Amino acid sequence: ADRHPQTTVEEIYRRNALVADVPLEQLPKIFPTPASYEEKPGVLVLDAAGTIGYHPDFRQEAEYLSAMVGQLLGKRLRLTEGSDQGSIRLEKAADADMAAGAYRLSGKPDAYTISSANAQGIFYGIQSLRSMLPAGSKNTLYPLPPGQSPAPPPSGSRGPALRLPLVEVNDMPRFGFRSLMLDVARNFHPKQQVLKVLDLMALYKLNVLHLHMSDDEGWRVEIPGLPELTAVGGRRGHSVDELTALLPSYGSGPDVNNTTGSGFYTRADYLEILRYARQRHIKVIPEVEMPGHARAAIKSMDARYARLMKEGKAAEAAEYRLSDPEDKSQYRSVQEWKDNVMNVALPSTYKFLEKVVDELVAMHREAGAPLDIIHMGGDETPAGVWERSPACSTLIAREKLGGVDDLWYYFYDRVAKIVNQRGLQLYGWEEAAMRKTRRDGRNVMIANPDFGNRNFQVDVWNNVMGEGMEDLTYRLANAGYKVVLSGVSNYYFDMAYVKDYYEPGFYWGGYVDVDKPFYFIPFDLYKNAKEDDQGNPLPPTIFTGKDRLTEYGQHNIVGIQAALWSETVKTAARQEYMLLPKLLGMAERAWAPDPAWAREKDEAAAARLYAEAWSKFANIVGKRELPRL
Ligand code: TNX
Repeated sequence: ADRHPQTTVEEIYRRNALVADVPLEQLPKIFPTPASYEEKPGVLVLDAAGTIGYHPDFRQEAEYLSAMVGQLLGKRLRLTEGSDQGSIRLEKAADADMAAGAYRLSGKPDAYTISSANAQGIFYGIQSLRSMLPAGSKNTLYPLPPGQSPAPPPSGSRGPALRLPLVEVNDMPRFGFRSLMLDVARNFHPKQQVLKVLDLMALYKLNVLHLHMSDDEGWRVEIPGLPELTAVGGRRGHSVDELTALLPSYGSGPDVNNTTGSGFYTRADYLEILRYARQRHIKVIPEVEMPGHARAAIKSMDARYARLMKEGKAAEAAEYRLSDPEDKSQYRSVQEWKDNVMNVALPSTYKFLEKVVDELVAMHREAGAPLDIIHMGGDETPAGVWERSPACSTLIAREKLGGVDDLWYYFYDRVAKIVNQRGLQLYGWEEAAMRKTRRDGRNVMIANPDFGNRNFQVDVWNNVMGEGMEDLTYRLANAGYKVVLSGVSNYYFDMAYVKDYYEPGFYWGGYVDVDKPFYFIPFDLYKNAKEDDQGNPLPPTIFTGKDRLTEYGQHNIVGIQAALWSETVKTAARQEYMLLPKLLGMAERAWAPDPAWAREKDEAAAARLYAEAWSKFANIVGKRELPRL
């Protein structure tokens, strides 16, 4: 239905009313903005007779390029080993110190050379070439707007040909960690859709897919040896009415007509996702959500327990249990669940975690994409948990812990050991890195000083709720945590675009439109924070805060992550609607150098650059109509 006419990219340009001032020809033809860019007169004409010369280290990239260009020309380009010949040359840079992902791109009328010390760099050089291909070509994922046809082939060429503008580019990523978090737990999104998203990520030079594969509503990956996880946890355990009642206060809430939501990746599916991602230099980081947001896992392991008890196998039944019937604790999670937190005093809880981590490690190894980091959840564990659990009381006494609060640190200490023993880096939500303490007679949350030195990486999401949270990023980074910027206000893509009754999405963290991801400036934020008349920091579209970021802290900010939670995202069309074009602003901030306006606090320059950025978006996405829902 045509209810919300603003939901076309074209309308958004018009709304910003700036775009028309900047002629497209004057903008870099590469997105995200390269570190340096120069355009020269002339073109390279590439037709099916073209060849790709490659350094042997870059064979995989050469094949990828050949297939990609082949889609446009109707024939794969021939590969020749050695980078001193060919219409496109993939060259090994002599400069071995070149940063991961850095590359040079140099266009001449007879050959294009991509040069890098590493395969990632070559891959990104190829993506830059890709962004110069004409809008509407098949491989850009975006069809031409209706009524427009592709440019005719140049005269003299045989069959279809591509005209590549000649540019000189010297480029490298701003951040090493450029991530999209995809929630496939709340509502399942099938393998084919994940592969499509991986292609999109490659185009924008993102290099991490953080897969949120388990939550209260579902467990989405087959774990050999624990069939209940997917047989029970992969299906919706409750009706849509029940769900609607459970989420009374969040945004537009669940789509009551939804019939999807069930599903999981088989082992083979997961391996395919990993291989597909690896070819695109994207690291998949699986998340095992814990100890809260774990209802699907808990119910699955209860089912396993019941089955084995019936079969008379009591010892085996107790093996991987996550809940304890003796635990009479009362709590309600943010999403109103009363039974979604693992019991941290059960030895079987740790056995379960070890088993799951081991199986994930094995699958990643088999796919040729070995894990070196794993996400172990940690967000939103409700108050009241473990308070009336005899097992927890015994544990507190035995370990001489101060009380229930200390169970949190005990838990993540053990989780860290499980992960570190397997040679993996621990990664989690910010809460996993925080500690409650008393200050001036009040409870405040501080960066837990015990974990900061353990190479523990955290997603910092909360820059909107609670007193003193604005500068959490800085405090965690200053305390030694590796910090990924994932603030709700700018990077939670499940927030609705605008406040409109028909716009899908949550709004508990405000509205995330196309501006917010683009305008977020990673740091130096304190200096740039805007203030009201009284000198109070204004609510953040960028982080404000009280603690300054130290130089050491700045070094610990490793990247940016956009998060697409899926309570309200039930179809592929909706997923793409929430992702695009928000993802472009995020990709620009994650890859491109900080824009001058961020340093100079120059509003006019900001507006100009912003307009330019939008023109670039137009260049790449075309005037694609966003799906209407
Ligand atoms: C908060 S912030 C969550 C998710 C929800 C999301 C919805 C955080 C780490 N957890 O469980 O899906 O809000 O916007």
